Amino acid sequence: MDSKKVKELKQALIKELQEVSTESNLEEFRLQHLTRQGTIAEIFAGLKELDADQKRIMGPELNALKKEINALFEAQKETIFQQKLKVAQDKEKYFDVTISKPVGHGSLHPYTRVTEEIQSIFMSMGFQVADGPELVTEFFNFTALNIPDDHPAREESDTFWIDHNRLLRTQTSTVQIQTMKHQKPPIAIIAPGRTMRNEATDASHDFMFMQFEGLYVGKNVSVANLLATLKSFLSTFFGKKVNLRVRPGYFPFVEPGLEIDATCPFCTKGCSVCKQTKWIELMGAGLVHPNVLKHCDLDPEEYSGFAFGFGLTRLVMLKYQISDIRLLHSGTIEFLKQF
Ligand code: FA5
Repeated sequence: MDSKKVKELKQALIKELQEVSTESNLEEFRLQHLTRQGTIAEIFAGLKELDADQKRIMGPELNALKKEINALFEAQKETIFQQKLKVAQDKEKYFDVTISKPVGHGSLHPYTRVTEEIQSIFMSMGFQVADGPELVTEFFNFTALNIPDDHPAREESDTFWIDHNRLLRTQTSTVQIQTMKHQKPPIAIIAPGRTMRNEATDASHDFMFMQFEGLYVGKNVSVANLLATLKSFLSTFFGKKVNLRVRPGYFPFVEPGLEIDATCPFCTKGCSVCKQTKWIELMGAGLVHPNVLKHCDLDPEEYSGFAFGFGLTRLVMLKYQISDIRLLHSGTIEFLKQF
């Protein structure tokens, strides 16, 4: 053994170590060179065959070799570990679009589908979509809508009161007021939204359901304008020509007040949906009451308007032939999977 041989060995080990790229290659290197039976231990064993002078020279050289190779080994180990870590992190970070694995996917709730459809039909007629809070004061839900102080709808048995003045809106007609208070005519809005009533539930009644309000305010607005708008909307919505039937109805915020029925979109001779009558009851409507206009600081001599409100929930049930209203809020996957 001499310095030249040690130098050659060192260079060979460094070269080999630099080529190591996996954990298993690294382990092979360790077993082959760094253990008690490894190359470095073997060369140390050769020391005892040297005389004292040579030992004094070669001892420190071998120690330096051992130290350097161990240090390089540790450095290479760390590099390989960091590379492995990065690959794992990248795998988590990036979504592999080439993997074709069947995954479950959601769908739009029937409420969302019908709401979007209705909105798009009305928007094509020049209406804007308006929104309003679900927690309102007595003024917006009752007083401004011309509902008398002693009206039964104000009772606790019909309404969820939060305190003496605030309640969960019982109808989307509140948005009429919120809109007219902030916007001057001409106004053409629709307002889909959640409404709450303190009611016992059954297959067709829930304590929370969706309504859909419509309001048009301008000059010389008539019942003919209302009916033409609704006929056009319903025919597009049901995909076939629909005729309307008008009956008198009472809602304190419209005058005249009307109940509007449409020819059954599912039959011509009578079916289970229309209960063999060929008509379906759809909504309340009418011309905006002068008192409501006054509450919103609009002059009834100058402006007039029509309003309508229907159960969006009912429309969804009709469209998808849903037999029990409670399914809509049940969150049942089997039910939702159908849409
Ligand atoms: C109203 O709420 C009026 N705001 C509608 C209106 C607007 C009239 C503008 C005139 C002008 P009504 O209380 O009838 O009206 O409710 C309207 C619709 O909501 C009903 O036809 C029904 O489809 C639906 N509805 C009422 N109560 C429930 C309930 N508990 N569960 C499900 N749907 C309901």
